[in-house]
Amino acid sequence: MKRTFLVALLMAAASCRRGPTVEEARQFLDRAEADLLELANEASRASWVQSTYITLDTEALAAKANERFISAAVRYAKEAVKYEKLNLPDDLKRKIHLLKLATTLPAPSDPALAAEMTKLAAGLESAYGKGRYCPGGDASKCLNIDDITRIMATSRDPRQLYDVWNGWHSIAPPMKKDFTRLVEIANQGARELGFADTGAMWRSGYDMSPEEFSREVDRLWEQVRPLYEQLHAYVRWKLREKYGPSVVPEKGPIPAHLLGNIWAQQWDNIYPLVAPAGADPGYDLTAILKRRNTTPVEMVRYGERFYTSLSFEPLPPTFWERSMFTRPRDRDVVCHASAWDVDNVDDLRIKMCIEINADDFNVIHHELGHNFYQRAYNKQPFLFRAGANDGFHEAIGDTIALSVTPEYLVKIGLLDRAPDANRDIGLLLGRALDKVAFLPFGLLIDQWRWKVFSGEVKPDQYNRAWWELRRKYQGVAPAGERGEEFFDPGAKYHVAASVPYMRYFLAHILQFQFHKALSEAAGCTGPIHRCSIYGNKEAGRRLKAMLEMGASRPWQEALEKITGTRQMDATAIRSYFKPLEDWLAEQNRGKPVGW
Ligand code: X8Z
Ligand code: ZN
Repeated sequence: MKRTFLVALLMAAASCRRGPTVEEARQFLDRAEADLLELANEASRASWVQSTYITLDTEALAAKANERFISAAVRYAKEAVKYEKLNLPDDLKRKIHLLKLATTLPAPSDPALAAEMTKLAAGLESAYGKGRYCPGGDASKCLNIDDITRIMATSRDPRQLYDVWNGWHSIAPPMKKDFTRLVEIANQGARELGFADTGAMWRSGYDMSPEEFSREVDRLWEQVRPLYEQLHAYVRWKLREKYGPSVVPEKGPIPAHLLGNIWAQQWDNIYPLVAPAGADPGYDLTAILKRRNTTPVEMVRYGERFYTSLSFEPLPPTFWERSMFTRPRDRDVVCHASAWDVDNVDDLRIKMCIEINADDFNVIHHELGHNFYQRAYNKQPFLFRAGANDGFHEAIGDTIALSVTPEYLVKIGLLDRAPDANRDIGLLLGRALDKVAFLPFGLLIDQWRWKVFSGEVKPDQYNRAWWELRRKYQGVAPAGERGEEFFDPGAKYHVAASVPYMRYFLAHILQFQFHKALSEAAGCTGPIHRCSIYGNKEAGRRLKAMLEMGASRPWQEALEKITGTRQMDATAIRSYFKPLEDWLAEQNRGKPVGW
């Protein structure tokens, strides 16, 4: 009798202490995913309205909806900890990990701080969207980012370029206080989730430790640095010829306002200033599109047809009804291009202020890459509806745009005849001014932000640290003093809007790996920069198989599926540009390289 009682007591105690089961973990994750899907869709709808119609109210509504999503995600991520010690199947383990990374900015559990954080984030994005420079303070002459972009691309007057450069950077100092506070709150949220800081959290999304990931990007940069230095030296010398020795130094960094882009991130707009004599490919896509009076919607149709040629389904009718293709004339919007999947199934949209030129032709292919990826993985569970890693998401549309070759333009009737192969140095130089010039920029934005999040760079060193990195990696410098009264990082969309940036660096490495693998699958034997996968079903099948995986498996598996290797590797971009690199080294002989 006594013994039975004791056994019963022991059993009861054991069942009280019984840990959760695998089945309970699965049920918990199912519930979390269903709930988060609904909250994410509400937040996404509110953000869409905020971005396409900036007012105090849309901003507040978006902040509120985001707060609900972020707070729920963080709550679930914390609750998930109790299942971590179980021997879970791979997919559940992966979901618990992804749950912690479901938000870019993690909110602390204190509801007041969560609300403050999402308000700051929404306010900063709106401030960027409303950014304008009114020369001489004249309200009738204000320039928005489209005007600024156009002037930086086409003006060759260094005084005007410098003035506009300065003007755009004046939108940022008012953001500094809110940005600083946002960093503080997000860091608290990240620590509550067990990360050292928000930067460490961002570096945790790559199926390796944050430290390994930092080493990985350093390794990739070292792989491409020699190519960048050759391009930099050649461009500096050409700009010195154009603007004179009092404007461009012989050996030092290039002034940031002369590279055809307000952030000096892609340099293709100064192609005419650096074009090789006798090797210019002799056609200009911007001029062709303009001459034909191409409309913004027609530009998007060109993009869509590329994807359908690979046997992707056409975009849904709602895409054409709901997207924003041009800047509305009567209200403020966030013009920075983006792609959306508002219901996480097939409410696909892009938001862009399309200009008729080659740059935006590329950006359209880029954005549609996001949309076709989103739809390809829409049968995955919610937490796996994402790129293999975020670099993959950014690389897909760019991979397609690498197939926009002269032969492709002939095929679709935009060009009469493809230029001779002996013009290829011009073609490659044009591409390098876009893709190679971007590499150090892609790398440094988050080198800066990681230091900011970790506290290594304090608010009174923000601008100095920014320009140190710009100089170190890009070999670019501001034309005037930029003290701490400026907040130059805030003049870049992704800093103001809290979008991580290392993804673009990775994408610029990955897209060349993808392009090479898909071109081989398509049976292209010619020089790789002349390969186009347009219309090739086998390449389409391979691409789609990878896209459908979403984030369900480590990215190394997705990469292997398409390229046969498990490593990100800059050999592909180096060999793509090898003929150009040899040519640049020849041009640069006897001239200074480096800064
Ligand atoms: O932001 C973008 C895309 C939207 S995801 C237009 N890009 C980066 C930028 O503009 O800074 C594409 C290239 C880099
Ligand atoms: Zn993108």
